[in-house]
Amino acid sequence: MGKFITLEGIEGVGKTSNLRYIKELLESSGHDCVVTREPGGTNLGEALRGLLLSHSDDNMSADSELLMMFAARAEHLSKVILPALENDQTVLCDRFTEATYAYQGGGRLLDVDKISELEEWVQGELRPDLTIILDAPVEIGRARAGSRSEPDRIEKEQDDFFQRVRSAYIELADHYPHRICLVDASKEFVAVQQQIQEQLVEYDILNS
Ligand code: Z5A
Repeated sequence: MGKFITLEGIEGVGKTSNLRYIKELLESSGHDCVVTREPGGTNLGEALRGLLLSHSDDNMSADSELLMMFAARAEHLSKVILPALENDQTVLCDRFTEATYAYQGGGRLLDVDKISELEEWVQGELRPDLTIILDAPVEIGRARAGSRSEPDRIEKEQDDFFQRVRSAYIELADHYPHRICLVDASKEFVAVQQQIQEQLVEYDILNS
């Protein structure tokens, strides 16, 4: 089985930028990488992403949002993630189930037991080998993301929502230190990349 690595954090912390760096790093040490994202990664998943992020249903219920995240994930696992892992490829995924705990659990205040039941149902035993949470204060993430296009349905939530999301991520890292680490993403690019490289070594993804 290949390695399954996910990247997490609030908006604007640098997931997309650092995913490119991780891919280059792993490929230069011989990994065959598949880069993907959630929600998305398949035709159905990308269609669900469009629905989840558009403003056409600003009153979507939190339960509907949760179920759509897992519907997209079920498709993603069966069509992309599991086949790649079984083919000994390294899967680099921009967000996965930890985002559901953080956004739907922390942000929307949904019952965490509902999320773990769905996690069990959709994933069985599968968990990422390593989840890197890029952590930075909400103001920094928002300022970095702010220079881009119009905010999507979730991005337009208020700061207290994103504070809860950030706290939920920090709690996840505290609970599962064997597979989740925090990186201080408030630092400049080079310092963030240095920490990421150290964690990839620490968690035995890269040789030292
Ligand atoms: N969501 C959910 O609710 N539940 C779930 O289960 C899942 C997802 C899976 C889509 O995610 C939404 O789905 C997301 C959570 C929800 N909504 N929100 N918020 P997404 O990952 O596609 O969207 P995003 O979080 O909004 O990603 P993003 O805004 O594209 O952020 P990013 O990828 O982390 O940042 P970036 O594009 O790499 O960097 C942003 C800018 O900052 C860019 O100009 C960089 O050059 C700059 N940057 C990055 N790092 C640095 C440093 N270190 N110094 C200076 N400047 C930097």
